[in-house]
Amino acid sequence: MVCLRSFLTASFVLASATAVFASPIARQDLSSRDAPEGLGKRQGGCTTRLQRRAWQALSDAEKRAYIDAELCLMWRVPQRTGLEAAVSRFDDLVKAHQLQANVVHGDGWFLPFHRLHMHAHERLLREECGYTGAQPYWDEEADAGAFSSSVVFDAETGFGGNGVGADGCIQTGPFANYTLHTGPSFENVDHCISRAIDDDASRGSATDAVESCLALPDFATAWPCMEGAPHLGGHNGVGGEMSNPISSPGDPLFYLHHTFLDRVWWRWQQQNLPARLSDIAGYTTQEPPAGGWINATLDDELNMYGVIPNALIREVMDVTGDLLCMEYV
Ligand SMILES: *[C@@H]1O[C@H](CO)[C@@H](O)[C@H](O)[C@H]1NC(C)=O
Ligand SMILES: *[C@@H]1O[C@H](CO)[C@@H](O)[C@H](O)[C@H]1NC(C)=O
Ligand SMILES: [Cu+2]
Repeated sequence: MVCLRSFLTASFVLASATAVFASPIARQDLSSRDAPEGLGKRQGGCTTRLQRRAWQALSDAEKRAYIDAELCLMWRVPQRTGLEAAVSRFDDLVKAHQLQANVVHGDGWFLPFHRLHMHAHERLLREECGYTGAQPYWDEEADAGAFSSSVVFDAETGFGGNGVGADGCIQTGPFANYTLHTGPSFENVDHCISRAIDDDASRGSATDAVESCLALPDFATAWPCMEGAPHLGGHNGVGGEMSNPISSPGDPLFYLHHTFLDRVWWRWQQQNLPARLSDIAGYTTQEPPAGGWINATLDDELNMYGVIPNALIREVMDVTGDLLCMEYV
């Protein structure tokens, strides 16, 4: 077990520059297309929006249904991507994040990619594991500064408790003793789900931090704010696998956390619709490419590595649109 402590710093967004990762499809390939209609488009349009609610507001039966579907992705559905080291369908989702961690953090693709990644998770739960609900979010504002007493860590109705011992493996709850085949970091080594809850670090998810991001006037200033305190609060407040910027989707809490963050983005967008349905900014990479920086655009393609179809950024800008078809309640 490698020591992940070094990831618990504010450098979360700076994934190892030496790591090998696959590049997403180049923007140039897209510019030759006529008016992209949408890659991820699904039949039928959006008729009934999925209602994404806070984990804390779910009934025990609803929590059970979600956890059971997650266990199904982990244990019952084999991988379908053929990606190296992926065994379960759950691994597929981890791989789609791990393989491009240096591309989808620290730039304009951060929020759009993670919005699509949350959708992919929600979709697999529903389409492959019989889940009938929506992806819940963790209301981290309610638990900021006191993650250790959050109901999300309940061993009976939640995700199990803190890590124990030198390797920090979780030992209670439905995911105790689960073996991850991908990660930690860019490696593919069998290991447990680890946690190291840090109440101080969890203050990053507090309401004052969220509201300071919500107050910003444009996406160019809002996305780095959101990737900062609210994003880091959830990752480093849980610690262990969650504090690893590359393989953090190995802890199922990742999906509740990034759905919380996605809701922050949507709350920001809702303050000025429709202008913010097309407000995108930031670069497409963390480091300047040989030809110079490239600005992110609505026509950029988000790579899902075959887990679900790729989608354009424009397809994830509106959570109530045909692709995502959901709302936060
Ligand atoms: C996890 O493994 C340990 C050691 O084998 C065992 O004592 C414990 O009961 C297991 N926990 C669960 C929830 O399966
Ligand atoms: C990239 O975006 C910045 C900020 O909006 C702008 O000043 C710059 O001209 C853009 N660069 C290109 C190549 O479009
Ligand atoms: Cu991420």
